[in-house]
Amino acid sequence: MRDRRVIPPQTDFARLSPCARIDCLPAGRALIVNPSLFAAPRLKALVIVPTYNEAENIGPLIESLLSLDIGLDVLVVDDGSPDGTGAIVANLAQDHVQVHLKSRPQKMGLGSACTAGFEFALEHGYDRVLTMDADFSHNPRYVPVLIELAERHHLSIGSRYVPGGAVRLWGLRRRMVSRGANRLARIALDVRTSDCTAGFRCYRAEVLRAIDPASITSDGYSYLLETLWRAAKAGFSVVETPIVFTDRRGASKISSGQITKAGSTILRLALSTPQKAPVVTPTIVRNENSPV
Ligand SMILES: Nc1nc2c(ncn2[C@@H]2O[C@H](COP(=O)(O)OP(=O)(O)O)[C@@H](O)[C@H]2O)c(=O)[nH]1
Ligand SMILES: [Mg+2]
Repeated sequence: MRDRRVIPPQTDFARLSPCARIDCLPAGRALIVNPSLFAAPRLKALVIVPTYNEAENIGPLIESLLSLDIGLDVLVVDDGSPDGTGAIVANLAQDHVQVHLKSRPQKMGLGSACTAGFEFALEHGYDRVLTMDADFSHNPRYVPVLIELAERHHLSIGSRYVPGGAVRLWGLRRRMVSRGANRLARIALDVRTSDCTAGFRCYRAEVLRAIDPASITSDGYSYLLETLWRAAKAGFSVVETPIVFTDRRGASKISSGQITKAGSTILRLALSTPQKAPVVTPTIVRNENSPV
């Protein structure tokens, strides 16, 4: 069991990092927190949500993220959604200082939206940077788990394909394609991650600085594969925690052609030379004990 200690009720909460606060017991009692988090200065965490036509989802998603009450900021990168997603976020940003909107004029893809979000995160000094879909496939309740895991690993991933993880409401064909692509990626790219195309992640800022996302030109699932591949090959530690993934609310905003492109991306990466390892020793750890 993880090392924990009891913190007295008079604790100065401002000193607790967001991750430490999720371990707190209710109201004024003795509190149990992870001591290393308690000692750390408060970390800044940003959740990046790329959106295209997510008007029905984005308001409830932002409310759910803020109601976690763990000190998160949220950045929505919206590509001029015709359904008014951007306007909804702009209104929420007026009421909540934690909410930010980056509006781009037209649909430019999931990958470049993530890159724009990463640039914002690094410019504004965030320590932990999460990405998630707007569509509730990625349940906000896993966000604190991903942040906490990023205390001990450089990149944490909400995974459908580790024990305890699951996919709900996908047809057989989509399950098989996704499973197959991930098996292929794992073998061809020589990474030990089971869910290489998962978009529900928490990166430590140093990972983003090292992998240079702006130089990634691929989009969609290929972008997710390439960011993971660059991080793993650079020697950063990657951890997966099981999530139950539920098929999205509303239609997918990623074209089906992206699945085929992911295949050619795997081939390209398998044949290319990764960046030199920076400072860290590779440790790839699977976390099978996190709550689902
Ligand atoms: N900004 C931006 N977001 C996008 C684009 N394409 C998809 N998204 C968003 O990226 C996330 C993942 O797309 P989604 O449709 O859920 O893909 P799926 O989960 O693979 O079906 C969602 O929040 C989408 O709204 C895009 O071109 N630009
Ligand atoms: Mg989705």
